[in-house]
Amino acid sequence: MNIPVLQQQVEEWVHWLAAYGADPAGGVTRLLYTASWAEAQQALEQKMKENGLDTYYDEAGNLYGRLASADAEEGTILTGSHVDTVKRGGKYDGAFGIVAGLLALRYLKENYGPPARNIEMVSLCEEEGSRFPLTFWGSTNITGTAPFHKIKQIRDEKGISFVEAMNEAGFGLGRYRNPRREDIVSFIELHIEQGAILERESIPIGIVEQIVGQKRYSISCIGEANHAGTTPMAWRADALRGASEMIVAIMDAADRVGAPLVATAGKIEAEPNVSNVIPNKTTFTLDIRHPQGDALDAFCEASIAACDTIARNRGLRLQVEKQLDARPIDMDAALARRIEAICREQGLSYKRMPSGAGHDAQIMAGQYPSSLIFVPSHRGLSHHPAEYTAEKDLAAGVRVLIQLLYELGYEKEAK
Ligand code: HGY
Ligand code: MN
Ligand code: MN
Repeated sequence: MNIPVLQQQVEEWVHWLAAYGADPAGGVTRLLYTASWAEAQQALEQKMKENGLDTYYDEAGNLYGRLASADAEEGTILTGSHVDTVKRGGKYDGAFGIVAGLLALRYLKENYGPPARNIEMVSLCEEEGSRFPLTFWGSTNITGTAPFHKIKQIRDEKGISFVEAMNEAGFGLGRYRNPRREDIVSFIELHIEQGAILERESIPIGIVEQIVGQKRYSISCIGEANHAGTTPMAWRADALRGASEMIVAIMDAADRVGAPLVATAGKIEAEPNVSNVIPNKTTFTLDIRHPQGDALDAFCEASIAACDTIARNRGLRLQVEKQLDARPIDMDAALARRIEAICREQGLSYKRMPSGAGHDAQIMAGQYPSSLIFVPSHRGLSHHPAEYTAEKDLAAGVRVLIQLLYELGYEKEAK
């Protein structure tokens, strides 16, 4: 394998894909079912075809590239990641796993011909939850665990409904395959670490053993609008003050509990959001993560109880909507051992580690043996325009993916 060529190619293709949704303010914004999302999928489909793969969409908008087995085997080995991004995100989050999958399948086809078992790559339609209050839409459609009941009610910030956006993009209209997959024998996701451990320890490959549990809430405080100048402090039902108190209380509690728990209030909206009116409604999001399910649940319960007490003390109504409850989950031990052996054979140092970030692999792991392989993130930066991974590290990840797919898809007895 010509490593310098591979290095140059993976960097080139990551930049090529980043052009779809390039944000004038910097970074990449490619939100589910938007024009930039559709253009990226169409461009990926074209590239998959140019590189000898059969392509198809499913009803959710997941895009597949297939390397069919020589003897119509049933099972399919699947690799890939998500094509959507956060707002003004980086070039590599999700996109690298898609580009790596395409490079790997092309290399395998060119060097070994049809595999013994089907190998597919997938550009998953959505993982981040950046446009609609719903995450992992691509992978939960594949596993049949998607919150189908929710999509009729949810809207984006412009008031566009999920179903409207999905239909507008051509999906959910019965034109494509049913997204549910029962034929997947293993799922492999190659992804940037989005943390600083691998770079700090100068290790090129992370073998994820477990992905933390993650709960997301949308919390609204409802008070009463009134005049900022004539309303005495004691007479106010100030929704923004209440929300601020709740956020500080939860963050202080997270400091007391300490690592590995993390808590983030990433988004806040106040109404009517003008300087001389006491806010009558404030909505904020809460993202809580922990590797142990019971610790995660206990912290969330205590947080909601604290919000309830503050709301009562301030004469506010509280609305709590749970948007995500992803349980902590282990990656497949046999696949991890196989990746370990590949790293040793290729002379690549590696580190077994947890993932603090959520990934499609955690949804897939609920149904199929799954693995998540990390490459270093420069300064641990991610969900940020300056997100970066060195070419040599990208190529090392692709080399490991190629060998893993070769062993699973070509070797007579996938050990
Ligand atoms: O939020 C996450 O952990 C992932 O990047 N969606
Ligand atoms: Mn992300
Ligand atoms: Mn990601």
